[in-house]
Amino acid sequence: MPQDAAPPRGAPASDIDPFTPKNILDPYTWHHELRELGPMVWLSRYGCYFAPRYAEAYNIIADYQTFCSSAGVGFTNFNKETPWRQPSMLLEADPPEHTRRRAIVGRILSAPNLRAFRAGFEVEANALIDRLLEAGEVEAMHDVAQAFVLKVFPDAVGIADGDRMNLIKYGTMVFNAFGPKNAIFDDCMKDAAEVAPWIMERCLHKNLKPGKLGDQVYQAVAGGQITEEEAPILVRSFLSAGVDTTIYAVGNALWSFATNRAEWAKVKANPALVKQAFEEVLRYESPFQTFFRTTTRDVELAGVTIPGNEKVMLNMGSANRDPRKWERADVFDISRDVRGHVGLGYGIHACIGQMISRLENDVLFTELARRKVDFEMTGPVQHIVHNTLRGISRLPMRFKQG
Ligand code: OVM
Repeated sequence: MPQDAAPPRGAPASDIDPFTPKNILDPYTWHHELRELGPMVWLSRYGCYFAPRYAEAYNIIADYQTFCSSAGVGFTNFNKETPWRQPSMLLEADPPEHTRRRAIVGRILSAPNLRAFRAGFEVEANALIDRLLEAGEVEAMHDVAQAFVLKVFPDAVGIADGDRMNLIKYGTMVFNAFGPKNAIFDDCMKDAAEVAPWIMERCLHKNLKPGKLGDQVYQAVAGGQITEEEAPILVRSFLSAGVDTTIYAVGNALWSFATNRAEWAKVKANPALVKQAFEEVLRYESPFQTFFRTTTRDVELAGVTIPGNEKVMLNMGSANRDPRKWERADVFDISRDVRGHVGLGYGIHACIGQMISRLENDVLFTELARRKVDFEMTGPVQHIVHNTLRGISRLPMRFKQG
């Protein structure tokens, strides 16, 4: 650490590279180091600022006028470089355009509008649990998290069966593209020419099942609330943001419980705890870790002056384990007061799909708990090497009737 050199632009500098495979696989060590270094850190390898602590991350997210999203929420600054795909009309947009679209999509993804899906999700969860108990040993990412989410979520959007692995391939591109253009990015982009057009085809009205969530976006076009051009790109947001995130959340939940057996015992004894336990999973192993904002003007934050049109990096995993905010931050404790975690963001860009993601998790884990199912690791866990998401690639487990 070049502490003797003058800290660039008033912030302490670090040459830590958050995007090496080693640091991706063990994020919590460098999160800790950078939180201790200061409230705003200059990442010298990338030439951008990082706010590793909870308080600054919270303030940055709250101030969407100064820290905007329309220049992209990845490392790429859309003011300087062309994005790899047409920007999202929700995620990569600012008010006022964002506000109008968000209101429409928010209504479609609201809890009351999703209630009708619960019974169907329960049928799928129970069929899956039957299979798991019969199989005994499984690879839980493929056989539980993917199996469940790739069934219920695309069904809810109204996507036809078949080739659904393309949804995961696409999500992998979208989320890795928020990071620097490294080998991880290059590797997953190999599929782009094939998968990106497949996704756009699935977003067309004629390919969406009537009455489901995707079709409801087109109903809003008929109602004059959004334009014909916006509709497929808004449906694309469902497919970009809703698959990998929820799959990794389910995986992170299974792993957190399997390695903290007393916490699963509490849930099994009282399935009503599933909801708050899921919030603790989002804090403890936040699936969406790293993202960026772009300054719209010179701004002072925590004594550091950041010029306009600069990228500021945030990490929800780091904010969610900041000991300044959380007692025993590195402990998975479903009984804690987890309010204020930023695993789903916060403010005008807070996860718009959180109600359906919660519903998926709630149904799956409530059925597991209600049926007194136990699960344990049967081999070592393997995490994904990913620029943005914290998730698991291999989760060998045994399921049994508890
Ligand atoms: C989108 C989108 C894509 C990825 C993530 C996300 C977390 C949104 O296309 O709108 O939100």
